[in-house]
Formats: sequence, structure tokens, C-alpha cells
Amino acid sequence: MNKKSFLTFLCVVPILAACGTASAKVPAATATLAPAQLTIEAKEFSFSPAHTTVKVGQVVNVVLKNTGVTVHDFTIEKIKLADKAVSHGAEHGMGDMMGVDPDTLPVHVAAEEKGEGTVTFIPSEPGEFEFYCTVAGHKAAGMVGKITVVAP
Ligand SMILES: [Cu+2]
Repeated sequence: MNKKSFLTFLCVVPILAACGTASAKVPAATATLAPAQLTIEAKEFSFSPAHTTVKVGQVVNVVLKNTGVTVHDFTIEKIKLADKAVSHGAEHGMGDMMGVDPDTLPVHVAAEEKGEGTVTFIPSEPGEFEFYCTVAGHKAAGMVGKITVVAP
């Protein structure tokens, strides 16, 4: 390799690498859809709003705002995603969660009382999916809602 082609190589490689990482994880549909910004309030024993609609391929950013007096979470047990959800929130133990392992849940984030948690995910199939709070007794008491995913 002569000096000129080596310099060309150095210039081209970072561009290719940047393109590769940018396009690899995000489905094509997300390029044209603005992210959905949802703030969902959790308290004893309800979510507000209890129903929301998003689109296939849309980046969904949920802020779980806990205005109650104990830990609550936002969980979707059955939903197909384009990639693994990313969440930042409170840890809570299996004892709270009726034996549900949080690592097996596609969408899960918890928030302490007066705290917040965030979770970001991209639905990949249309449908109606239940969200609920996994803390023992809370779903039965009313902490359940519905997310509708529509075609983009
Ligand atoms: Cu709860």
C-alpha cells in the first residue's frame, strides 16, 4: 500500500464505521417518526393515563412518575420489540414482584415513592398490550392499563 492509498484508507474507514453503527440497530421506520414522549403517573392503585397509543417502529420514551407512597412499576409482559428495552429506575426485589423475574420482562421499570423511572423501547408489531404493576396485589387493585400499537 503506497502512502496516498493508506491515507485514503484512514479517511474512509471511520465514515464506514460510523454509518454501520448508526443504521444497525434502528429499524427504517424510526427515521420518519418522532419519538413518543409519555409521562405515566402511578399511585395507589392506578395509572394515569391508563391507555396510550404508539406506532410500530416508533421510539417510545416512558417516564414513570410515582406520586404514591410505595414503590410502583410499569411492566409489559407480552410485546414484541425491535431491540432490548433500556430502563433506568429503582431496583425492587422478587419478593415485591409476585415471583416475576424482571430480566424476563420485555418492558419493566420501577420508581420509588415520589421518584421517577424511565424506559425506552421500540414496538415491532401492532396489537393491544396490557401494562401493569408487578408489586403484589397492585394489579388486582387496579394498577393495569393498555398500550395500543398501530401500524406507522
Ligand atoms: Cu404498584
